[in-house]
Amino acid sequence: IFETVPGAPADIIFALTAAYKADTDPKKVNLGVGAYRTEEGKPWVLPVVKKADHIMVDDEDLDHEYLPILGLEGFRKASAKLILGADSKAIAEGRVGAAQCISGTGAVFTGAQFLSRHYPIKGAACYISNPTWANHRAIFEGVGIPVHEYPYWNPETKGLDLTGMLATMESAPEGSIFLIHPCAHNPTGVDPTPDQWKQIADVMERKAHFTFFDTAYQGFASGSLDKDAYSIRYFVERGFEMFIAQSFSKNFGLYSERAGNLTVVARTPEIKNHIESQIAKAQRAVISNPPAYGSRLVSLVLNDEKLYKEWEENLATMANRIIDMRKALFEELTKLGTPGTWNHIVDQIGMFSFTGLKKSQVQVLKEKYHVYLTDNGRISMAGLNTKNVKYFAAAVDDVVRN
Ligand code: PLP
Ligand code: TYF
Repeated sequence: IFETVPGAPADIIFALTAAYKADTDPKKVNLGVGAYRTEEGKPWVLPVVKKADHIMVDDEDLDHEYLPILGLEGFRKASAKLILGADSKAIAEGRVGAAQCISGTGAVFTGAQFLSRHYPIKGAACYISNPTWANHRAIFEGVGIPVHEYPYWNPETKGLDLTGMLATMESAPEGSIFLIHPCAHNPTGVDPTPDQWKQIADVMERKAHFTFFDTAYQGFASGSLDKDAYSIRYFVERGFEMFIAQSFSKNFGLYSERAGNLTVVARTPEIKNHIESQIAKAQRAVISNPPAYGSRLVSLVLNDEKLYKEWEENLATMANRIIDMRKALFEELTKLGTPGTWNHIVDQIGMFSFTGLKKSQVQVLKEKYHVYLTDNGRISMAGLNTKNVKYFAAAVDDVVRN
């Protein structure tokens, strides 16, 4: 029956991990996937996660019953509070809803699926940044929402193309959907400043566009959970309605546990209730109800003062190691006198740096040096450590000169 089904291309980043694993060279470096690594190049189970694990194992009251369709209440509430702030007026006004989803990906999907069915402007398109996480286009197109791009990266300044971004927001049909990274932009590591957020919010408001934030790195950009939520809280304060997809993959190191949340900021409590009920109806037909382990763990930590503090310390460990690697890479390239400017490596924030390396240079890095990164020149900073940063800098120096 299926003779005519063509093969689909592999996910570029997952394919990169497979190629790295198959490489037998001892010097190999994986700067592909956005997953935290320790100084030893190993995945890190956060100490607070281990502690929470033990608490859950010893908890005689935990069972394996189904969670409610919208997930664990303590998790949903704590997730919304984490991103909007404990003192959020919108939460106090009862107009913030939440749905536990299959991690950040599932939260983007759930929001996109809802918009495809209930967004009042028929045919409205979703604008995604150029470049962005590849799944954004796939998810929105998958639910039948047309996708367009807005400029984001300026290759000349190796920074934000604010002019291009604002111009597209200005010229897009009124009431378009904009998918926005609130912090630690993937893949560029470039975020707007508070003044630039104001300019962005001004146009979004004037054009009545809908804001869909996707946050997968809260705590990773600056090391501060509050600072990394700045743009979202600013938009909420200005009265925007919005969706916020939250992932706990990176900031809890819970990648495979698929803990995520869709926070909904609606105009009134009644609208919030209607949105939640439609999401519940849709979620039931896709996953019936979400998995419990990751959300229980996150909920335990977010709702316990001592564990929360310990989590913040663990987050700072990860954020600071990444910041240290930025400095180390910058210093090595400066020492080598590598042609070009490299200050963007230390200026960019979060898990990734957009190096500006060309596809042909990336190819040489892979073939000659066994260094794995995506063709667009993105590197996952967590893949660097004090043992391989010199090697990587020398490799970059070589490909830039030749
Ligand atoms: N959104 C962005 C921008 C990401 O970089 C990621 C990747 O981790 C995700 C969403 C989703 O992550 P996950 O589904 O693993 O939580
Ligand atoms: O960009 C990254 O590396 C992470 C991990 O289909 C990821 O966001 C990559 C690809 C993908 C899902 C997650």
